[in-house]
Amino acid sequence: MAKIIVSDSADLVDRWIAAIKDRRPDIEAVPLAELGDSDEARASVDYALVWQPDPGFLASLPNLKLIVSVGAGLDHLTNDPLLPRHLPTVRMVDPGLTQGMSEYCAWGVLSLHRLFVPLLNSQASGAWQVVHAPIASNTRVGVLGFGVLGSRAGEALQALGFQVCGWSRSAKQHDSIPLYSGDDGLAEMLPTCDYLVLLVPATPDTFHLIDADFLARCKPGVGIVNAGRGSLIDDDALLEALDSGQAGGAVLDVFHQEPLPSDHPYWQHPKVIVTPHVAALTYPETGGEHVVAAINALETGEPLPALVNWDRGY
Ligand code: NDP
Ligand code: OXD
Repeated sequence: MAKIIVSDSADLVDRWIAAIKDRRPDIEAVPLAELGDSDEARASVDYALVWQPDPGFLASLPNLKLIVSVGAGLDHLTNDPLLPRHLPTVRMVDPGLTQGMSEYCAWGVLSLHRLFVPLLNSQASGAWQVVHAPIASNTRVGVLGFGVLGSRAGEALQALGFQVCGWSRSAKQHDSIPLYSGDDGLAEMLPTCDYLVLLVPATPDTFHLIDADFLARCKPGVGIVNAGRGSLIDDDALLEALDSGQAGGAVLDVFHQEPLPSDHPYWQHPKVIVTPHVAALTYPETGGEHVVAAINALETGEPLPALVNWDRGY
Protein backbone atom coordinates (compact mmCIF):
# COMPACT_ATOMS: atom_id res chain seq x y z
CA MET A 1 0.00 0.00 0.00
CA ALA A 2 1.38 3.41 -0.97
CA LYS A 3 1.91 5.84 1.91
CA ILE A 4 1.57 9.62 2.12
CA ILE A 5 2.72 11.58 5.15
CA VAL A 6 0.88 14.75 6.03
CA SER A 7 2.34 17.73 7.86
CA ASP A 8 0.26 20.85 8.43
CA SER A 9 -1.04 22.71 11.46
CA ALA A 10 -2.42 20.24 14.01
CA ASP A 11 -6.07 21.19 13.49
CA LEU A 12 -5.85 20.45 9.74
CA VAL A 13 -3.98 17.12 9.65
CA ASP A 14 -7.03 14.93 10.41
CA ARG A 15 -9.06 16.80 7.80
CA TRP A 16 -6.33 16.19 5.18
CA ILE A 17 -6.24 12.50 6.04
CA ALA A 18 -10.02 12.21 5.70
CA ALA A 19 -9.95 14.15 2.41
CA ILE A 20 -7.31 11.82 0.95
CA LYS A 21 -8.92 8.60 2.25
CA ASP A 22 -12.31 9.63 0.84
CA ARG A 23 -10.80 9.84 -2.63
CA ARG A 24 -8.12 7.14 -2.45
CA PRO A 25 -8.92 4.61 0.31
CA ASP A 26 -6.06 2.46 -1.00
CA ILE A 27 -3.47 5.02 0.12
CA GLU A 28 -2.29 5.02 3.72
CA ALA A 29 -2.31 8.64 4.93
CA VAL A 30 -0.28 9.16 8.10
CA PRO A 31 0.38 12.28 10.18
CA LEU A 32 4.07 13.14 10.05
CA ALA A 33 4.10 13.25 13.85
CA GLU A 34 3.22 9.51 13.88
CA LEU A 35 5.77 8.36 11.30
CA GLY A 36 8.54 7.49 13.75
CA ASP A 37 12.25 7.96 13.32
CA SER A 38 13.45 4.55 12.17
CA ASP A 39 15.06 3.97 8.77
CA GLU A 40 12.25 1.52 8.01
CA ALA A 41 9.56 4.14 8.72
CA ARG A 42 11.30 6.70 6.55
CA ALA A 43 11.75 4.18 3.74
CA SER A 44 7.99 3.46 3.74
CA VAL A 45 6.99 6.95 2.56
CA ASP A 46 6.05 7.42 -1.11
CA TYR A 47 4.44 10.87 -1.10
CA ALA A 48 4.67 13.94 1.16
CA LEU A 49 2.04 16.64 1.64
CA VAL A 50 3.85 19.31 3.63
CA TRP A 51 3.84 22.83 5.04
CA GLN A 52 7.14 24.11 6.47
CA PRO A 53 8.87 20.73 6.83
CA ASP A 54 12.00 20.68 8.97
CA PRO A 55 15.11 21.33 6.85
CA GLY A 56 16.57 18.03 5.70
CA PHE A 57 13.43 16.01 6.47
CA LEU A 58 12.31 15.46 2.86
CA ALA A 59 15.86 14.53 1.86
CA SER A 60 15.84 11.85 4.56
CA LEU A 61 13.02 9.88 2.86
CA PRO A 62 14.85 7.48 0.52
CA ASN A 63 11.79 6.32 -1.47
CA LEU A 64 9.96 9.64 -1.76
CA LYS A 65 8.45 10.10 -5.24
CA LEU A 66 6.36 13.27 -4.97
CA ILE A 67 6.21 16.44 -2.86
CA VAL A 68 2.91 18.33 -2.64
CA SER A 69 3.03 21.78 -1.11
CA VAL A 70 0.12 22.58 1.21
CA GLY A 71 0.52 26.20 0.10
CA ALA A 72 0.53 27.93 -3.27
CA GLY A 73 3.80 29.56 -2.21
CA LEU A 74 7.00 27.53 -2.14
CA ASP A 75 9.31 29.52 0.12
CA HIS A 76 8.44 27.19 3.01
CA LEU A 77 10.21 24.50 0.93
CA THR A 78 13.02 26.53 -0.61
CA ASN A 79 14.15 27.57 2.89
CA ASP A 80 15.45 23.98 3.10
CA PRO A 81 18.96 23.83 1.61
CA LEU A 82 18.61 20.03 1.28
CA LEU A 83 15.28 20.13 -0.59
CA PRO A 84 15.34 17.23 -3.10
CA ARG A 85 14.74 19.36 -6.19
CA HIS A 86 15.07 16.38 -8.51
CA LEU A 87 11.71 15.07 -7.26
CA PRO A 88 8.47 16.30 -8.84
CA THR A 89 6.94 19.00 -6.63
CA VAL A 90 3.48 20.46 -7.10
CA ARG A 91 2.10 23.75 -5.77
CA MET A 92 -1.31 23.86 -4.15
CA VAL A 93 -4.25 24.79 -6.34
CA ASP A 94 -7.45 24.80 -4.31
CA PRO A 95 -10.78 26.45 -5.17
CA GLY A 96 -11.20 27.38 -1.48
CA LEU A 97 -7.79 29.10 -1.42
CA THR A 98 -8.50 30.89 -4.70
CA GLN A 99 -11.87 32.15 -3.44
CA GLY A 100 -10.28 33.36 -0.18
CA MET A 101 -7.60 35.25 -2.07
CA SER A 102 -10.15 36.96 -4.33
CA GLU A 103 -12.09 38.03 -1.24
CA TYR A 104 -8.95 39.38 0.44
CA CYS A 105 -7.79 41.34 -2.61
CA ALA A 106 -11.24 42.81 -3.16
CA TRP A 107 -11.42 43.74 0.53
CA GLY A 108 -7.88 45.22 0.46
CA VAL A 109 -8.53 47.38 -2.59
CA LEU A 110 -11.95 48.44 -1.28
CA SER A 111 -10.45 49.32 2.11
CA LEU A 112 -8.06 51.76 0.44
CA HIS A 113 -10.53 52.94 -2.18
CA ARG A 114 -13.38 53.55 0.30
CA LEU A 115 -10.99 55.26 2.75
CA PHE A 116 -11.70 52.73 5.46
CA VAL A 117 -8.78 53.77 7.73
CA PRO A 118 -9.78 57.47 7.92
CA LEU A 119 -13.39 56.40 8.52
CA LEU A 120 -12.38 54.14 11.42
CA ASN A 121 -10.26 56.96 12.86
CA SER A 122 -13.25 59.30 12.61
CA GLN A 123 -15.39 56.78 14.43
CA ALA A 124 -12.76 56.39 17.15
CA SER A 125 -12.85 60.13 17.79
CA GLY A 126 -16.64 60.40 17.38
CA ALA A 127 -16.26 62.67 14.33
CA TRP A 128 -18.91 62.78 11.56
CA GLN A 129 -16.27 63.24 8.87
CA VAL A 130 -17.64 62.79 5.35
CA VAL A 131 -15.19 61.41 2.78
CA HIS A 132 -15.90 60.57 -0.86
CA ALA A 133 -14.29 57.74 -2.80
CA PRO A 134 -13.48 58.19 -6.49
CA ILE A 135 -15.65 56.34 -9.04
CA ALA A 136 -14.47 52.73 -9.41
CA SER A 137 -14.90 52.76 -13.18
CA ASN A 138 -12.32 55.59 -13.35
CA THR A 139 -9.94 53.69 -11.08
CA ARG A 140 -7.38 51.19 -12.36
CA VAL A 141 -6.12 48.19 -10.42
CA GLY A 142 -2.97 46.41 -11.63
CA VAL A 143 -2.57 42.81 -10.54
CA LEU A 144 1.12 41.87 -10.47
CA GLY A 145 1.23 38.09 -10.88
CA PHE A 146 -1.62 36.94 -13.09
CA GLY A 147 -1.51 33.24 -12.29
CA VAL A 148 -4.09 31.02 -10.60
CA LEU A 149 -4.78 33.49 -7.78
CA GLY A 150 -4.07 36.80 -9.54
CA SER A 151 -6.35 36.08 -12.50
CA ARG A 152 -9.33 35.25 -10.27
CA ALA A 153 -8.66 38.25 -8.01
CA GLY A 154 -8.50 40.46 -11.11
CA GLU A 155 -11.83 39.11 -12.34
CA ALA A 156 -13.41 39.72 -8.93
CA LEU A 157 -12.16 43.33 -8.93
CA GLN A 158 -13.45 43.81 -12.45
CA ALA A 159 -16.85 42.50 -11.36
CA LEU A 160 -16.84 45.22 -8.67
CA GLY A 161 -16.54 47.83 -11.41
CA PHE A 162 -12.81 48.63 -11.37
CA GLN A 163 -10.69 48.85 -14.47
CA VAL A 164 -8.25 45.96 -14.13
CA CYS A 165 -5.00 45.04 -15.82
CA GLY A 166 -2.52 42.27 -15.10
CA TRP A 167 1.21 41.58 -15.31
CA SER A 168 2.99 38.26 -15.60
CA ARG A 169 6.39 36.86 -16.57
CA SER A 170 5.25 35.39 -19.89
CA ALA A 171 2.95 37.10 -22.41
CA LYS A 172 -0.67 35.99 -21.95
CA GLN A 173 -4.15 37.00 -23.02
CA HIS A 174 -7.47 37.41 -21.23
CA ASP A 175 -10.87 38.05 -22.77
CA SER A 176 -11.56 41.30 -20.93
CA ILE A 177 -8.46 42.21 -18.90
CA PRO A 178 -5.47 43.82 -20.65
CA LEU A 179 -2.29 41.96 -19.76
CA TYR A 180 1.34 43.09 -19.75
CA SER A 181 4.54 41.13 -19.32
CA GLY A 182 8.23 41.63 -18.70
CA ASP A 183 10.05 44.86 -17.86
CA ASP A 184 8.62 46.81 -20.80
CA GLY A 185 5.09 45.78 -19.92
CA LEU A 186 5.61 46.84 -16.32
CA ALA A 187 6.99 50.22 -17.37
CA GLU A 188 3.92 50.81 -19.52
CA MET A 189 1.41 49.65 -16.94
CA LEU A 190 2.77 51.12 -13.70
CA PRO A 191 2.02 54.82 -14.24
CA THR A 192 -1.60 53.98 -15.14
CA CYS A 193 -2.54 52.12 -11.93
CA ASP A 194 -4.22 53.61 -8.86
CA TYR A 195 -3.83 50.37 -6.92
CA LEU A 196 -1.44 47.46 -7.22
CA VAL A 197 -2.23 43.97 -5.95
CA LEU A 198 0.91 41.86 -5.46
CA LEU A 199 0.50 38.16 -6.22
CA VAL A 200 3.84 37.17 -7.72
CA PRO A 201 5.71 34.35 -5.97
CA ALA A 202 8.86 34.85 -3.89
CA THR A 203 11.77 34.12 -6.25
CA PRO A 204 15.21 35.68 -6.73
CA ASP A 205 13.69 37.71 -9.62
CA THR A 206 10.89 39.20 -7.52
CA PHE A 207 12.97 40.03 -4.41
CA HIS A 208 12.36 43.73 -3.60
CA LEU A 209 10.42 44.21 -6.83
CA ILE A 210 8.74 47.11 -5.01
CA ASP A 211 11.74 49.33 -4.31
CA ALA A 212 12.34 53.09 -4.46
CA ASP A 213 12.76 53.08 -8.25
CA PHE A 214 9.56 51.07 -8.75
CA LEU A 215 7.57 53.34 -6.44
CA ALA A 216 8.87 56.47 -8.16
CA ARG A 217 7.48 55.10 -11.45
CA CYS A 218 4.00 54.59 -9.96
CA LYS A 219 1.12 57.02 -10.12
CA PRO A 220 1.41 59.44 -7.16
CA GLY A 221 -0.75 58.21 -4.27
CA VAL A 222 -0.71 54.58 -5.44
CA GLY A 223 -2.24 52.05 -3.03
CA ILE A 224 -0.49 48.70 -2.50
CA VAL A 225 -2.11 45.42 -1.47
CA ASN A 226 0.51 42.75 -0.77
CA ALA A 227 -0.90 39.26 -0.46
CA GLY A 228 2.09 37.60 -2.19
CA ARG A 229 5.16 37.51 0.04
CA GLY A 230 7.02 39.99 2.25
CA SER A 231 10.20 39.64 0.18
CA LEU A 232 8.51 41.48 -2.71
CA ILE A 233 8.73 44.81 -0.86
CA ASP A 234 11.71 46.90 0.23
CA ASP A 235 10.07 48.08 3.45
CA ASP A 236 12.23 51.19 3.86
CA ALA A 237 11.31 52.31 0.34
CA LEU A 238 7.59 51.73 0.94
CA LEU A 239 7.65 53.56 4.28
CA GLU A 240 9.41 56.49 2.65
CA ALA A 241 6.86 56.56 -0.18
CA LEU A 242 3.97 56.41 2.31
CA ASP A 243 5.45 59.29 4.29
CA SER A 244 6.09 61.44 1.20
CA GLY A 245 2.62 60.74 -0.25
CA GLN A 246 3.99 58.92 -3.31
CA ALA A 247 2.13 55.90 -1.88
CA GLY A 248 -1.38 56.59 -0.58
CA GLY A 249 -1.81 53.50 1.60
CA ALA A 250 -0.96 49.84 1.96
CA VAL A 251 -2.75 46.67 3.00
CA LEU A 252 -0.08 44.16 3.95
CA ASP A 253 -0.63 40.48 4.77
CA VAL A 254 2.91 39.10 4.38
CA PHE A 255 6.25 40.29 5.72
CA HIS A 256 9.99 39.63 5.60
CA GLN A 257 9.76 38.39 9.19
CA GLU A 258 6.59 36.69 10.43
CA PRO A 259 5.15 37.31 12.94
CA LEU A 260 5.82 40.99 12.15
CA PRO A 261 8.05 42.24 15.02
CA SER A 262 6.05 44.27 17.55
CA ASP A 263 8.24 47.36 17.04
CA HIS A 264 7.92 47.38 13.24
CA PRO A 265 6.75 50.79 11.94
CA TYR A 266 4.00 49.15 9.86
CA TRP A 267 2.00 48.33 13.00
CA GLN A 268 1.36 51.95 13.95
CA HIS A 269 1.56 53.58 10.54
CA PRO A 270 -1.57 55.67 9.86
CA LYS A 271 -1.68 54.59 6.21
CA VAL A 272 -1.11 50.87 6.71
CA ILE A 273 -3.46 47.97 7.46
CA VAL A 274 -1.62 44.89 8.75
CA THR A 275 -3.12 41.40 8.64
CA PRO A 276 -1.27 38.31 9.99
CA HIS A 277 -0.76 36.19 6.81
CA VAL A 278 -4.41 35.25 6.57
CA ALA A 279 -5.26 36.34 3.03
CA ALA A 280 -6.12 32.82 1.95
CA LEU A 281 -5.92 29.38 3.49
CA THR A 282 -5.91 25.95 1.88
CA TYR A 283 -8.95 23.86 2.76
CA PRO A 284 -8.37 20.08 2.90
CA GLU A 285 -11.94 19.38 1.79
CA THR A 286 -11.38 21.19 -1.52
CA GLY A 287 -7.56 20.99 -1.78
CA GLY A 288 -7.70 17.19 -1.32
CA GLU A 289 -8.87 16.88 -4.92
CA HIS A 290 -5.62 18.45 -6.15
CA VAL A 291 -3.45 16.25 -3.91
CA VAL A 292 -5.08 13.10 -5.23
CA ALA A 293 -5.00 14.37 -8.82
CA ALA A 294 -1.24 14.85 -8.49
CA ILE A 295 -0.75 11.33 -7.11
CA ASN A 296 -2.99 9.84 -9.81
CA ALA A 297 -1.07 11.68 -12.52
CA LEU A 298 2.26 10.48 -11.15
CA GLU A 299 1.04 6.90 -10.96
CA THR A 300 -0.39 6.90 -14.50
CA GLY A 301 2.41 8.91 -16.12
CA GLU A 302 0.14 11.87 -16.99
CA PRO A 303 1.41 15.48 -16.75
CA LEU A 304 1.35 16.66 -13.13
CA PRO A 305 -0.97 19.58 -12.28
CA ALA A 306 0.81 22.78 -11.09
CA LEU A 307 4.21 21.14 -11.40
CA VAL A 308 6.97 23.40 -10.08
CA ASN A 309 9.72 24.43 -12.47
CA TRP A 310 12.71 25.03 -10.21
CA ASP A 311 14.66 26.72 -13.03
CA ARG A 312 12.17 29.61 -13.01
CA GLY A 313 11.64 29.34 -9.24
CA TYR A 314 7.88 28.63 -9.04
P1 NDP B 1 1.00 31.06 -9.94
O1 NDP B 1 2.28 30.37 -10.16
O2 NDP B 1 -0.24 30.49 -10.51
O3 NDP B 1 1.09 32.56 -10.50
C1 NDP B 1 2.25 33.34 -10.34
C2 NDP B 1 2.15 34.52 -11.28
O4 NDP B 1 3.28 35.36 -11.06
C3 NDP B 1 2.19 34.09 -12.76
O5 NDP B 1 1.34 34.93 -13.52
C4 NDP B 1 3.65 34.34 -13.13
O6 NDP B 1 3.85 34.61 -14.51
C5 NDP B 1 3.93 35.59 -12.31
N1 NDP B 1 5.36 35.79 -12.11
C6 NDP B 1 6.26 34.96 -11.52
N2 NDP B 1 7.50 35.49 -11.56
C7 NDP B 1 7.37 36.69 -12.21
C8 NDP B 1 8.29 37.70 -12.59
N3 NDP B 1 9.59 37.59 -12.30
N4 NDP B 1 7.81 38.76 -13.25
C9 NDP B 1 6.49 38.87 -13.55
N5 NDP B 1 5.57 37.94 -13.21
C10 NDP B 1 6.01 36.87 -12.55
O7 NDP B 1 0.87 31.27 -8.37
P2 NDP B 1 -0.46 31.51 -7.51
O8 NDP B 1 -1.28 32.52 -8.21
O9 NDP B 1 -1.08 30.22 -7.17
O10 NDP B 1 0.17 32.11 -6.16
C11 NDP B 1 0.84 33.34 -6.16
C12 NDP B 1 1.47 33.61 -4.80
O11 NDP B 1 0.49 33.99 -3.85
C13 NDP B 1 2.17 32.44 -4.12
O12 NDP B 1 3.46 32.21 -4.66
C14 NDP B 1 2.23 32.90 -2.68
O13 NDP B 1 3.44 33.60 -2.45
C15 NDP B 1 1.06 33.85 -2.55
N6 NDP B 1 0.03 33.34 -1.63
C16 NDP B 1 -0.23 34.03 -0.49
C17 NDP B 1 -1.19 33.61 0.37
C18 NDP B 1 -1.53 34.40 1.59
O14 NDP B 1 -2.31 33.93 2.43
N7 NDP B 1 -1.01 35.60 1.74
C19 NDP B 1 -1.98 32.39 0.13
C20 NDP B 1 -1.62 31.73 -1.10
C21 NDP B 1 -0.65 32.20 -1.94
P3 NDP B 1 3.50 33.51 -15.63
O15 NDP B 1 2.00 33.52 -15.73
O16 NDP B 1 4.16 34.03 -16.85
O17 NDP B 1 4.05 32.20 -15.13
C1 OXD C 1 0.31 29.87 0.65
C2 OXD C 1 0.09 30.67 1.85
O1 OXD C 1 1.37 29.97 0.05
O2 OXD C 1 -0.84 30.35 2.63
O3 OXD C 1 -0.60 29.10 0.28
O4 OXD C 1 0.78 31.67 2.04
